[in-house]
Amino acid sequence: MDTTQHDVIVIGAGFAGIYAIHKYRDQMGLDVVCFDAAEDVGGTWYWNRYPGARVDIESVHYSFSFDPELQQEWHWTEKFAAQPEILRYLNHCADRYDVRRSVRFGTRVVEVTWDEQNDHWRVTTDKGDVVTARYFVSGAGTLSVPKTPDFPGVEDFAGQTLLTGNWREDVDLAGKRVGIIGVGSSGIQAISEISKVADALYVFQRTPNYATPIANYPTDPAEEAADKARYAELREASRNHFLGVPYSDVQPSALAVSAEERREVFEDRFKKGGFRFFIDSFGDILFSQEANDTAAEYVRESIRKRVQDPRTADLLCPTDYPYGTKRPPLEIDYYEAYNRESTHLVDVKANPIQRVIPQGVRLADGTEVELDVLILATGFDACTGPLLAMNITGRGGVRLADEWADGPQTYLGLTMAGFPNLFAITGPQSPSVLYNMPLAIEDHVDFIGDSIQYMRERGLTVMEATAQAQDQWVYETNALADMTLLPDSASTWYMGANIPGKPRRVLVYVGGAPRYRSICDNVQRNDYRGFAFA
Ligand code: N01
Repeated sequence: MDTTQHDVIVIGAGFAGIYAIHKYRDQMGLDVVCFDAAEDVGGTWYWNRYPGARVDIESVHYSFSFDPELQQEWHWTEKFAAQPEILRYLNHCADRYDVRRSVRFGTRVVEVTWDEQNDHWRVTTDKGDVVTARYFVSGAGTLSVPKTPDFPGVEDFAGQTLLTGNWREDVDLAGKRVGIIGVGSSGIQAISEISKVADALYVFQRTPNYATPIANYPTDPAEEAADKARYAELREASRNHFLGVPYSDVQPSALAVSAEERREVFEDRFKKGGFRFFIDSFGDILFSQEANDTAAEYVRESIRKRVQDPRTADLLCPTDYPYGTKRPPLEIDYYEAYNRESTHLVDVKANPIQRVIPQGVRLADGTEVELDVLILATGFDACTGPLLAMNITGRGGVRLADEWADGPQTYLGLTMAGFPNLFAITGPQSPSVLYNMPLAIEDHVDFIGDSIQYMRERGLTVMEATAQAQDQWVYETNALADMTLLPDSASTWYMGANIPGKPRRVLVYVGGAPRYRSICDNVQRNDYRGFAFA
């Protein structure tokens, strides 16, 4: 049992934890300890080893920018790396910065409490460790608590049950009868791969999704050399882009151009792949229903062209929520999977899953689908889930879970009034998933490092968001979301709407990374406006 005292406790050894350990320990000389429930580094990329798992932002951009030598040395084999390669990259980084010696793996934090007498955080783990530190930095991620829906009977299933968000081993699905529930990004990636090997694949779809081509290809050496020659410029452009990618072709409005011009733009962005269609076509897609309809119809047309059976194509076409209000999945041959005779689309909106039975799944109309393997690709308790799972208690015995009963309350999506010296890297109400994650993480790790440095230089020990600054931030975050199509559309996890009973509040700052960064810069330039120190 560990009872040591440290300067900083970091949670999670994914992108966030790796950079945080390196920065605070090696660059700032602080005593850092990190906890991770996993047996090794990787975070998201450790837990999500389902077939087809792949990044949705180009790897040259979705990678650390803080070490120019690393980005020159590392070679990505594909434009959008698959999970094993990203995990290799993170292992390489862990070796390079020797982070593992500061991490207690296989250890889950069960309680986090502010000790008002000593102005420090006390962290208890499932191994019985009780460690303390002045600063608590969560790098626990945004999509790390899988949602496990309570289908009655799930524990009685006689076959194998797998969860995409907690999939750690190679599983051979060849020749098996496989069922998968969920067609979000995880389900769609998995379906494309599993349909190639399974004897039969049953896709239980409640709400169809707008998936668009990722357009992945093996790294082109000339392109790689060109990117590496101007990496600094690319990173600068990324940091000045809404989503943290160096795209620059977005046009103001889908409604300001003729139907032919609009189609040309859509075709071009579709061909370029990735999030080009979503974020680099027209700037009003998330703001105007009419503009959105043009993009949505374009995606539906592409689905109808690719899926041979018209009834299946119809079922795969979303019609009752705007494009982009759920995070748009990127796909490789997803729709073609339904042209295989062995792939069966089951509409569980019309005919819901009644229960899981030992031999498979029973639907409301009594149909029984026999399965060897049942895969839950049912999503995550996003953004707030990872923090709430740690059972955090702040000043005056106030529990974070109670503070957030009606939705998250944060300042900058990074700190909370009543929870001094606690920082949430890519926390709720920060750009997080709407910003290129490694860059979002670096910005936050740097902000926290600067804050600690500011305090040390002035002999300060406690930093805390004021309630007023927090109220303003919550107001601004909600007001910005209200300008978009997000609040009254799909059951999107961006709004917490995928978890029964979770308050419907926007969980992401939708003002864009550049605006967010300039607000954070201003806070720092103005002596950490909105924070109180002691
Ligand atoms: O989860 P999701 P995900 N009965 O919440 C269905 C990131 N990511 O893991 O829409 C039946 O999107 C649910 O149906 P409905 C990315 O940010 C990135 O796929 O609620 N169905 C939906 O179809 C992504 O957005 C990549 O009707 C049920 C699905 O399960 C985020 O992670 C890859 C159900 C859940 O979709 C989450 O994606 C993977 C029920 N009771 C993930 N409950 C990259 O490409 C849920 N569903 C980098």
